[in-house]
Amino acid sequence: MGVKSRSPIVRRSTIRCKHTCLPAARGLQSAFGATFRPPAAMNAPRPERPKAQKAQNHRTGTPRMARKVILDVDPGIDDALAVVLALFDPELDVVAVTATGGNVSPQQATLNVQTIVELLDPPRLPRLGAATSETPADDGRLLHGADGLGNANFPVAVLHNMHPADKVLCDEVRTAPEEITIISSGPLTNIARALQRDSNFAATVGRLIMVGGAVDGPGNITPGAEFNIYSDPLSARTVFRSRMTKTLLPLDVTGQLVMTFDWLDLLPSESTRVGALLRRILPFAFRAHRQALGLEGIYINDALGVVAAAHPELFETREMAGDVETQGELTAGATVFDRRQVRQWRPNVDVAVSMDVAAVKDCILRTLGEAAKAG
Ligand SMILES: [Ca+2]
Repeated sequence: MGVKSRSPIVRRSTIRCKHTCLPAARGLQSAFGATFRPPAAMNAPRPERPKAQKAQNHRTGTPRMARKVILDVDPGIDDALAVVLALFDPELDVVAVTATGGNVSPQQATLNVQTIVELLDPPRLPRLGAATSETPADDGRLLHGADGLGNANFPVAVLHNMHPADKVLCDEVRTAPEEITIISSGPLTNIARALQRDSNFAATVGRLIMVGGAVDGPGNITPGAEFNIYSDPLSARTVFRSRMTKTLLPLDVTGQLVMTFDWLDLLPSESTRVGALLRRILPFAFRAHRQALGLEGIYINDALGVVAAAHPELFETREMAGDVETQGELTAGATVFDRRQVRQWRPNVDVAVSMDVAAVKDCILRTLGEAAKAG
């Protein structure tokens, strides 16, 4: 039986989507934005950030504050797409991008974060955080290439003064309590470390959006587990059990959107920085998905975490009680939800159960168009 018919707690559609430019947006109301507060920053030197980045309300034309976000990523081709979208979506103000091991080693992930941000050269540079965790048990090089970015082997000068990711997370959240949304699109190692580093972290994060896990469908790295959770199940359990306000974007939902070959014609041209990056790395992903999965297209799960932060109305969520299996011989890294008739676990996570696929695609392409305007 599907999730929808079992839980009494469903946030139903009651509002019109504010993005009237999205023909398919039907106004799904979401729990993502429930605790978002209007925003009000890097330890390492970076250009001065304007007091408030303003986004435009598409319906009223009224300027409003952009939402502060931190991306915690393990690039990864779809992580790279996520960073692109976040840096150029006017709804978001990216205060930091932190690296974690996962698809690639911590060292490579750190290099990739730096590479992506340098190649894109956004108007305001986010603070960067280095991955310090050990290499996970598995990796995603089959789908992402030996360097995580489609074997593009972009040249980059290694920075030696980057702070550890968990320190950057704690610093930024302390600077803007309850205002920052963290988008995690890799193993949850850094988030668990931040919880251990600062006892106030859980209470001061605005919301954590986790791309990972599965509710009703199969895993993608083992029959029962999704890659991000499987890579560091102990950290995932720590995060699930924390009091942090959080949302899970599981495979059940992210798997609904496949980037097909025709998207390539819609990407910004190679003469733009974003076009040059994406057109260099995406073809590898298309080849790898076809060879490894028999799929004529690619999953862009991580990018959806950014869309969920910027446009929560495009997702429907349900409050659930979830945990992570850490020891199962066949099920380590599986996400487990208490859906018994009489639930005994306390609800602790808002889980995405559906999204407006067409509107999400439209959002992604529109944001890529915005990125292309930056040259
Ligand atoms: Ca990822």
